[in-house]
Amino acid sequence: MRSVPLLISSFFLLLGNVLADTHVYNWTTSWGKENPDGLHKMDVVLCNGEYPWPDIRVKEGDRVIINLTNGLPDQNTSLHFHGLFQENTNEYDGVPMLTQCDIPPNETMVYNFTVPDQHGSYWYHSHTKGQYMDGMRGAFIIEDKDDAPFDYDEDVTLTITEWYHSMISDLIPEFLNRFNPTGAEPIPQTLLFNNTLNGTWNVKPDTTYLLRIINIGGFLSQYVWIEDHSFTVVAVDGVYVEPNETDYLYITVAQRYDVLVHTKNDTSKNYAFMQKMDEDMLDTTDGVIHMNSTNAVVYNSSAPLPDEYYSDNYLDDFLDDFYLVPVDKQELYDDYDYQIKIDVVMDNLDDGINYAFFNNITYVAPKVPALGTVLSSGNYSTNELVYGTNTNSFVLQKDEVVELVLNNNDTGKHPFHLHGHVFQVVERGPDYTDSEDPVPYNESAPYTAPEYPMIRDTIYVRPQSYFRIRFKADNPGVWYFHCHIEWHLLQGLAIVLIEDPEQIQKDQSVSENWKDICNANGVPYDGNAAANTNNFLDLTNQNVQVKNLPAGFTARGIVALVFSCIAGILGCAAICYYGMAQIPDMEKKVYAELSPEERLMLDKEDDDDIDDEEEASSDSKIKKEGSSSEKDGETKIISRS
Ligand code: CU1
Ligand code: CU1
Ligand code: CU1
Ligand code: CU1
Repeated sequence: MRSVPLLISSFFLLLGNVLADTHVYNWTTSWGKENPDGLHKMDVVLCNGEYPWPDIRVKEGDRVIINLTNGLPDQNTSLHFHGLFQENTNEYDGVPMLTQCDIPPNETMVYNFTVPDQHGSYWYHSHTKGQYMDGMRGAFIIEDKDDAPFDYDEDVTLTITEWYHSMISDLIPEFLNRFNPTGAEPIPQTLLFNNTLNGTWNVKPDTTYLLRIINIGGFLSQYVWIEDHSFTVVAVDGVYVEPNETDYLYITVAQRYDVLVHTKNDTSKNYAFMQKMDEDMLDTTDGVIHMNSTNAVVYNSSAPLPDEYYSDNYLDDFLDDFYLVPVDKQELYDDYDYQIKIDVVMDNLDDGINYAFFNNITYVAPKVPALGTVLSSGNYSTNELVYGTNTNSFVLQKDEVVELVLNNNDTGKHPFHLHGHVFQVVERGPDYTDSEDPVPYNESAPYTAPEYPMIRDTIYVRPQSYFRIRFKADNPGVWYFHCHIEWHLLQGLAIVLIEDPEQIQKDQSVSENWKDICNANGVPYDGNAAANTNNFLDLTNQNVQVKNLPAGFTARGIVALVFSCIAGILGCAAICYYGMAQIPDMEKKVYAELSPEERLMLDKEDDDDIDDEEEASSDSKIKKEGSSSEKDGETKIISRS
């Protein structure tokens, strides 16, 4: 007989399933001309012929089904749901060559998953080659099934991003190019505010708004602030935090800040809502049209729109997210079971292109999606080797606490994102821009970690500095960890975490449609990283990075140098040889070729010159005599000194 508690829990489970909704989206991508900032019309990625892409809004526990058809004739596509854990649905995490194959033109991939216990502000975007910066992205809001730990009247979503006046597919070949050896990122032109320049936000007086600010950009962090209003931060990256009031926010790409904004009682005036690019991330400001962008909080549509509300205080006064405390007060994992140390370096390879490296490896996609390797490799799935030596893959054990130490040897800031998890931020070093050398994490330096560390899914590291994050490996799957600056991801700044592969094999599989996508793309989904299904430890013909730039002279260089030297010596010898040739012989030779009349004339001239010769200087004598023979020349010249 079933126990009463079991019956009650079954009832609530059933009730939950009945109350959960299923949301079906049929989306087709295409190219179309749009002019988001009103300054430049260009091709962007449309959703069902429209722009911008729609926001998704679901409740915790709902099912989401997206039938994504790739209508782009010239590009593959994919869809990632940023921040969603995809528990037991790793196949829908949307990362080409890790959790799926790229969707080729005219193919439809079905993404089908539930959002069991997550709530807050997320977003979705293509994970194919910077494509989302061409517009393929939107907000993904999950309403809490319980009451939020704060009160508000209205819920508003605000996306912000930098905007380029060029298609990303045109910028990539210029960026990854030996004529851009420093890896200078393309410069964006403007900033968008809900997909428009100089946007407006119509508000009611004396109202508390829950404003979900999502940086859906691919490059620049932004400072945001509102004239005469403050923000109360209540959640970051879907994690509720204790309320924290600030005037200035600093939001990297992919981060989300849920803030409360209480409007004024007075409707006589409208206020500036400012966005500013983090100028430090730009190699040059040439090409930027709007570094600052002024939007409007509109209380009164007949009152004038606000002037720019410039400030410099954002540089010092923005909220440091490190000190936020999650509402659920999860204690710091007091130690780790497995530590991964990764060092960021940007450098050139033999093709002259600037790449990004973690521990001297720039990520190169495997020939088989890593999830396919997990599912086809049997007992070898726990052996890191099968995922390839150029994918930077790390196998994690079930439920171990992982500490990831990241040292940034680069002079730029980088926002790093982990798929499939949120993580505790144990430590983040200060800005070491002014230090001659990067300052790595020092395990023996005294340090007191926060008792309740901040938790999120995207965190920036400061220039030449470091951070440490911890999470529990309790979500079996193949998870990407990478810089969310799309330019840097294209340069290879990523590692792969293969979390509890044996459990993936037990609990997860891939759909027939998933396999069809690989087949349509001509990509194998069984085998190791080299697509070898016979011997999983044989990686012959796996994809690897370009050769290193030689440390000194190459063999070719040395041969070229030797031949240059020989040519130089021969050249000098030739000059010496001809320079010291016996001129009298030449004279005789010339004399022999003269006609009898010419000889007569010459003999006569010589007779006339005899007197002059007798008066000639010793120098000219030496010259003449010296010319008589090579040996004499040497002797005579020596005798001069
Ligand atoms: Cu993500
Ligand atoms: Cu993302
Ligand atoms: Cu980066
Ligand atoms: Cu990602």
